[in-house]
Amino acid sequence: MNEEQRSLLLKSSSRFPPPQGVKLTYGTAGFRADASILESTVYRVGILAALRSLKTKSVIGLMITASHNKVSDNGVKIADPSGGMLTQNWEPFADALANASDPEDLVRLIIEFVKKENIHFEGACPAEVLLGRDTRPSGRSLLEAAKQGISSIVGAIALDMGVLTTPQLHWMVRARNKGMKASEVDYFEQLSSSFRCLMDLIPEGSKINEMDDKLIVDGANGVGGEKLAGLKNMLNSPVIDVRNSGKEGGVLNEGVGADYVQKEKVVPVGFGPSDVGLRCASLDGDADRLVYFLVLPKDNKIDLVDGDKILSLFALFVKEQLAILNTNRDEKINNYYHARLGVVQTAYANGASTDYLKKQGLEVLFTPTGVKYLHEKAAEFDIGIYFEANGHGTILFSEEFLCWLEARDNELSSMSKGSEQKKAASRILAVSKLINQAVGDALSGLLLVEAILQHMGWSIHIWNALYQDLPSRQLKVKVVDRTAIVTANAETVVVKPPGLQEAINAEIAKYPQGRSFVRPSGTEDIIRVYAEASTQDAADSLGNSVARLVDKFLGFGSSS
Ligand code: 16G
Ligand code: MG
Repeated sequence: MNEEQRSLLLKSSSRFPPPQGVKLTYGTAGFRADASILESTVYRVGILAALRSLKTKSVIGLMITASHNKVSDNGVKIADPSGGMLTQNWEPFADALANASDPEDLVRLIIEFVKKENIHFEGACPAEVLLGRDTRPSGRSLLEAAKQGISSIVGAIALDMGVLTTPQLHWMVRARNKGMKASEVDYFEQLSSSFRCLMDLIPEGSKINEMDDKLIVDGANGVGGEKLAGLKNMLNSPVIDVRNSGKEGGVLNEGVGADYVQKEKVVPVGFGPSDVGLRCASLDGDADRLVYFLVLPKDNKIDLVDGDKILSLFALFVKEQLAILNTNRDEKINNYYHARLGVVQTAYANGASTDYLKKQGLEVLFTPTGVKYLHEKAAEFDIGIYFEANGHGTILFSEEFLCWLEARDNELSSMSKGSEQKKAASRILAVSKLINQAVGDALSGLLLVEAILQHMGWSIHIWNALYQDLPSRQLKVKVVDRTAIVTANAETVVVKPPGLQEAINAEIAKYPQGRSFVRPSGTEDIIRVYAEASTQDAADSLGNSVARLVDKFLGFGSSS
């Protein structure tokens, strides 16, 4: 590192002293904390993003958001060149940078890391970082801090893309690195045109009735509602009524949003008895999660149509289209490609959904909680569909398959225009453009759900009835040290402390269709307990027993 670079870093970092007595970690979704203590962290992540850009010789993204958390929180995370999450290898460096005690310490860490990673400051290709933020009031000043971090690496360029959903920023990073147009207008253009393409290919006679054409969306008083309001103007249908768009004075994520709806299983603010039976959906604060729901007639309760059901709908549709595409196959000529289709879930997926998917003949795999794990696994397939029950998920297509599909689509256009096979090829291609392959995206996911429901001629009721969720219960337990729990097999088995899994097994054995697991949260200082069983009472009782076991092994009473 030359003297100019060193003094630039020392000077700028002295303006961003780290908060005292706080240890920050780059968790499942980047750094997250009360916004008032985050300036130094965001500044340092700016440096990290610029270094990552130098290392990969690609455009990197930096997003300022705390998703579904309260409005006074904020956070920061990095999008890698593919548009996916920051590579896990760099997370320890992110932690070290964020917690460096003073400018000298920070510069020392950077020198060491740059050497280890063989990063060249004076390379021909300057660093470039795209910046985005959600609607949180603290976002503006934190974005300034990020810019300062980026510009403390000589020659690095920061491009402020403005207020965006998290998936929009990831999409832009991916598009830029593929040499494609990557503005917000391009994003809307791609979503709306591929959606229209799917709508044009809807089979005759599967139109659903007018009442079912209306969709009501809870925007969580965040950025998603605002963006959806713009996007819907580019579509002829369905009729979308956006509520909690943030313009009506509601507070971000307060009694609204996908996380609230999914966890509490009650209607969000702004919904009520007049919406009973209508198709409703909810986005989270940065619009990377999507759930649907039906308002029930009593007590503000809802019937939740969660990420597992969205996954099932997508998987059914893709499987059906692949089957059509592969009819009359002749393996000797180039009209057949054995596309491997796989679905990826976590232990939170309702057992009924996994059963259903397997019965459809689908290959189902499990990973630990957190988008980065699911995404990585899904990328092993030609078509990998992943979803967390909380509504985060997407579909990934391999380059090889898409390349074949485009060629096949062209071939079919000239040979058998209007054939079912040609339509299936065009539909799958349209899905690959509509769905955000960088990361789960509530807006593109919503349009795909809408297109598939229209295609099938299904109301939300029919979709919801694909299978019936097993009753479940989620609980939190405060413990002395949550890292004392170590899990294996995609978090389904506790390996430490010894004896806990055996005790949990003994409880599970008491309940028909019982299943339960525990894991340390990646975002809160607690242990999460999940239980499911054949009745709600049984699920509650199993959950409570397992929570008591966790408390017995690790709770505050356990150490005395
Ligand atoms: C984060 C993750 C989400 C996961 C959740 C689990 C991303 C972008 N988000 O929100 O995938 O479900 O954490 O939280 O990876 P928990 O560890 O507190 O249960
Ligand atoms: Mg989110």
